Parts: sequence; structure tokens; C-alpha cells
Amino acid sequence: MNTYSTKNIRNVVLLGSSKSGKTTFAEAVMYEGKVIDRRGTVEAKNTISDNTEVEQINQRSIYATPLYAEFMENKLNIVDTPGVDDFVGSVISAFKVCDSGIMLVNATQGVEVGTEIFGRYAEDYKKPLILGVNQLDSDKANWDSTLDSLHQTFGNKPVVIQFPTAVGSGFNGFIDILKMKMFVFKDENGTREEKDIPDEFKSQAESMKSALTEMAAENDEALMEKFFADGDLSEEDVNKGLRIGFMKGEIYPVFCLSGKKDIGTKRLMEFVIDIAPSPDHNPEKTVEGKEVSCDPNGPTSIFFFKTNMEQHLGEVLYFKVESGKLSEAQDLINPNNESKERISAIYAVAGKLKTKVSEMLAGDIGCTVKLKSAKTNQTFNQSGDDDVIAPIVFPQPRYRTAIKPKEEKDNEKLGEALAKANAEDPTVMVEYSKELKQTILSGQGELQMNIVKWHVNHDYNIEADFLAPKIPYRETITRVSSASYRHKKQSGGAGQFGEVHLLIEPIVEGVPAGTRFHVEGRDLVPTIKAHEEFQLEWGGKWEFNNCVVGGAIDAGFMPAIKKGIMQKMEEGPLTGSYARDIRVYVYDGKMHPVDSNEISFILAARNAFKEAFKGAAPKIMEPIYDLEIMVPGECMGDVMSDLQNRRAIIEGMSSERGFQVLKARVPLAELYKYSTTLSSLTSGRATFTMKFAEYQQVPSTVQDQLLKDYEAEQSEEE
Ligand SMILES: Nc1nc2c(ncn2[C@@H]2O[C@H](COP(=O)(O)OP(=O)(O)OP(=O)(O)O)[C@@H](O)[C@H]2O)c(=O)[nH]1
Ligand SMILES: [Mg+2]
Repeated sequence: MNTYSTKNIRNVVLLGSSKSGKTTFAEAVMYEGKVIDRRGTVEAKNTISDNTEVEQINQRSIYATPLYAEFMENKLNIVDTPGVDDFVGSVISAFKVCDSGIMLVNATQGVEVGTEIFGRYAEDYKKPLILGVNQLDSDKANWDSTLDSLHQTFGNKPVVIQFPTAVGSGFNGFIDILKMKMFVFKDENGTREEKDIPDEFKSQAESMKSALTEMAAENDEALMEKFFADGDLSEEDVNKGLRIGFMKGEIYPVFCLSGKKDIGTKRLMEFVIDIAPSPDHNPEKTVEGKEVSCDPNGPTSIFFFKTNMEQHLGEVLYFKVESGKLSEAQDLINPNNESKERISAIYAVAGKLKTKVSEMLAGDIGCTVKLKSAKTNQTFNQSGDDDVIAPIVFPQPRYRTAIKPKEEKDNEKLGEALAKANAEDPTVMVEYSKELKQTILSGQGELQMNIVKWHVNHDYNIEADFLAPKIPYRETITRVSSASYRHKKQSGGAGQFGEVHLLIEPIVEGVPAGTRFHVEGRDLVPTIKAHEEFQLEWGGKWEFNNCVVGGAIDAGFMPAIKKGIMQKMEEGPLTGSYARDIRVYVYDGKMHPVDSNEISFILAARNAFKEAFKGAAPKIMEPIYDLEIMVPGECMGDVMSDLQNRRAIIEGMSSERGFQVLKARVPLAELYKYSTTLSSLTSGRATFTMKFAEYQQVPSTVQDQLLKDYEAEQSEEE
């Protein structure tokens, strides 16, 4: 294979809702690029893109798959992505290394939620977008309504470059407004004929052409002048103006396609080579915000955007050359650990096909193997250069589950399998929660979790179960309370003696600490001799006040008293959850000249704290999440009534490009498998994000149930 110069590379992410036909279209691109001489199908499980066993079983893309085609003396790298937003992490990684996108829209459906979601990402990342109206050969295809939905979603950005002469089984070509020609396809292998536009379509084509020309002219002053002088522009000039609008993200050119019948593929590829930006238009930034120029003569720098375990190859790392030239056997430095690593082999990638090359220039995408320390999101540099490319930012999880091996002995191996799942898809997060005593797996959705489980079982031979994840409740108090406790033990030898009197009050933001209390039948105005505040690692805080006067307890025992209280805070008296937001005053106590020691005061403080806690109207607190749900208008009623059953508080509603956006606060306890329910309520047309907001007290009915559950659990364990 040739070495392609930066200017002759196009990196394009292939986007679209689930089943819009991305993988099938990618197959046609590979065919037109002569990478393959026969096209596979998703059904026959032999496409070049969906080449992993798990993708073939599920008949859908799960990973971002880079593919290339050598075409018109350029290298076209396209990255096929999954359409289900459980795998949005792959889409985000693909965006990172691509400079423009092709969004496929299924002409039988029009805009779907995936179109909307990935369209938003394209806008956020400022990547120009081409819209391919696909599956026009399908009986249910509808060009007009698909176009309407595109305008509803993207406003006046979609600009028709081609329109079909017929849709459904008769779809065999289209009128191309840029070329002012009709393209007719004679077979299902992309063989095309360019013809004059027939009379019946002439006036439509001409009026569209003049609108397009004017729109192209509007993007550039010189073009505008030319347009006014001549009343027309050459194809080259229209391309130029179109390109300016396209690059600014103001024009989304619309194309006609049938990926399955290879209609329109090649024409779209030509357009991409003509119009889409080469990688030097889109320089990366370092973590410090410095621009890294995509210059083949600069220092070598490569960024890893994907990791995958592959048969026969082991761990494969996919990279983009961000700057300079990468050569076979080149030594690079991993700035994270200053270690040197040799890039032993470089491959150009077309899914499972890997072609060994000797070098790659800035902007190109490839993969390598046998690296010791490389991970997704790392940068490797030529020695002397320590630029670190800003990492890919992955979304917050919105699905939680606990996972447990059927057999205890598999615990360690399960950890290994889950670490691999995280390496391959960084939106899969794994945490062993000491507090909940569960391995919590979180990510984007149930389907994604099932894929993790499949890998655990298939690759590691571990049988594992998903369990409902426990909720990290917190405990706190709502009123002042006091207690005293004497710990005394005399059993021959040295005895133990410690007595602690303490008072606790809730810490409430904005409410000052109390100054006068009523305890043990008298008024107490604490004289604070020492005050300390502690932020708790599980959220919230606690304060400790030593108010002991007259030497009742030696200051030397205060650390033991704090320790005792802290032990009880770690295991809340109500349900064993962590306690928080409590202010403690130790105001009296007793010592014994011989028997008092550390352990005595730890135990006295623990018990006094526990007693006081029980009398302080304790409450259980639960984590509350902010949800933002994007729903098609007609499903709004169902989504709302479901939310009401989840103790949700609706905070706002707005409409955005044909969808309703609902904001709500919902307790985590009510969100188990929410994404699955939402999907079934809306036939997969809604999506949402969730973010931790705060801890709030649970309603009393919920508290009663939790106390009962805890009691039952305790007696079971006894
Ligand atoms: N009629 C028709 N069917 C198509 C076309 N393209 C794809 N399909 C069918 O649509 C289904 C989905 O195709 P894929 O290529 O897997 O779609 P995808 O967008 O890659 O789907 P995900 O990877 O799941 O997001 C398959 O059954 C294809 O055969 C097309 O142009 N015309
Ligand atoms: Mg696919």
C-alpha cells in the first residue's frame, strides 16, 4: 500500500440509528474501494466490519470498526459505529479521530432518536455532517417524509444534492443536482450510467440547482460577486461555496442511497474526497489546550483511541497519527510512565483485514500489536516531545447492576474479565464497593451489560449472575439528643474503665451550631475547648467538640473517643449504612487513675454515640439523581406516568428539535433497569442521561420498609 500524505486522507465516522444500514453501506464502500471483491451481509454474518463473534450473534455492530478504501488516489478511512446508544462510547471514540461524518437515515423510518443523539454529538464536536438517506430500495421507503423529518430535526441545514427518481423496489437511481445528471444503476453492484436529466425532472432539477447555487454563493463574497455578474456558477465554484458552508456545520448535504444494492455509494465517496476536510483541518489539542498541528514533518505523536483483544493477534491498539511520521520499528515514549516502546508493526485496517505497512503520516489511522503499557486515551511520542493529547471524555453511567460469579473461586478471574471489558469499552465501569459488599458494574444499558456477561462467560468460562445493586444509603439525625455510657470491666488483672457523656445535633447547611442545650435535667452551655471538622469520604461531614471541663477526661483520651464515634459512623445504627452530617459535643465523663485506657474510651464513645443516635430521630438518606430524558412527543404521557411511580419530581420540560426534553429528580432506588423500561415504553425512541445530585431523606414509608428489610437480613445472618 502507498503511504498517503495528510492532504490525501479523509477520516469519516459512519453514524446513524440502529439498523439504518451503516455496516451494509461500509461493505459497499470496501467493495467500491476494491478492498473486497464480494460484499457480505449482516444476515450471513460475513461483513468485514461486524467481524467479531459477539457482533455476529447479535447481528448488530457493537464496536467502532475502522475500515479503509483506497479511492481516487486518496485513503478514505471510515469508522463504522454501533447505532444503539448503549455503545455510545464507541461512537465518541470514533468522533475523536474523524474530521467529518456520514449520518445514514433509514428512509422507512425518517429521523430516529439515534439520528438526533449522534447529530447532537456532531454539533458539539463541530464535525461537518453529510446525510445519506438510505434503504430507498425498501418498499416502505418514503423520500418526502424522511426529508421533512430531517428539516424538523436539523432546521434549514439539510440541503438536497440528490433526489430519487423512484423509491421502493423501483429505486434504481437519482438526479444529482451538483452534476446536473441522472445516475442510473443497472445491477446491484454499483454499475452506473450517467444520463441527461429526463424532461419530467428537468424543471424540478433546475430550480433546485439555482437554489443550491445561490446558497453556495452566499458563503463567500467573491462567489457572490461572480454569481451576480454571470447569474450562475461553475460546478467547481458551487463545490467551493458548498464546502465553506459544510465545513462551518451550516450545510448538511443530503444524498440518496441503497447500501444493500450499492446504489449511490461511489458518488458519495467521490463527494467526500472532493469536499470533506483532510485531518490537518482539525488539529488536536493537548491536555493543556495547546494545538498539535497535524503536520507530517512535525515530531511523531500517536493517540490510542481503541483497544481490542483479537484472535491470533492478542491485544490490538488502534491509533491515529496526530503529528509527524510513524515508521515500523520506531521507538516511542509513553509519557505516563516514561517507558520506551517499540512500534514493531503498523497495520492499515479494514475491519478484520489488516495490511502491514512500513509507515503512516500525520492524520492516518491504523493499529499495532504487542505493546506493553499502552491503553486507550494515551499518547505516545517521539523522545523529547511530551505533549499529551486531551483524552476522550466518556459519558456518565446510567445503568447499574451487581455481578457475582456462581462459584466463589471465580472471583479473581471475574475481576480480570471485567478489567478487560473496561479496557475495550471505557463506558463499562467496575467497582468493588466495600460499603455494599458487591461488585457494581455500571454503564450505558442492559444490552451493553449482557454483552459484558457474554464475554465473561465465553472468554473466561465464568458463570456469573446479575443481581439488583444495593443502594448506598446514608444515615443522619434530625434532632438533638444526648447519652452517656460507662464501660467498665474488672476481671482480675488490669481492668477497663471509661465514661463518656455526649450530645449530638444535626449539621444542616445554613443553620448555625446550637449554643444552649437541655441535658440530664439541666441547661448546658458548652465551653468548646477544641473543635475539629472532618469531611467524610462517603459524602457529608462530622464535627467534634471537646467541651470537657475540670479534667473529667484527660485530653489524651480524645483520639480514642473520636475513633469510637467514627467506627459507629461507618456502620450506621439504623441499617448499617454510613452516617453523616452530625455534630458531636463531648461534655463530661469519668476516668479511673489505673484502669482507663484507649480501648475503654473507644467502647464508651461508640456506645454513647449509638444511644444518642437512636434518640435523635434518625433518618435514612438516599441518593437522588438528575435525569434528562429525550422523548418523542407522542410517548410523553407514558414516560411521565411511569416517572410518577418512581417518586420522581418533574423539574422542567422543553421541546428541542422535534423531541421533548424532560428534566426530573429521581431516587437511585427507583432507577434499577430504567433504561430498559424507557426503551420499551417508547419502542427504543427515547434516551436519557443521569447524574448524581444529592442525598435526601427517604419518605417514612420507605424508611419503615428499609428498617424491616435490615432486621430480616440481620436475623438471617445470625
Ligand atoms: N432494503 C434495504 N435493507 C438494508 C439496507 N441496508 C441495510 N439493510 C438491512 O437493514 C438491516 C440492518 O443493516 P445493518 O447494516 O446491520 O445496519 P447498521 O446501521 O449497521 O445497524 P447497527 O450496527 O445495529 O446499528 C439488515 O437487515 C440489512 O440487510 C438497504 O440499503 N436496503
Ligand atoms: Mg452496524
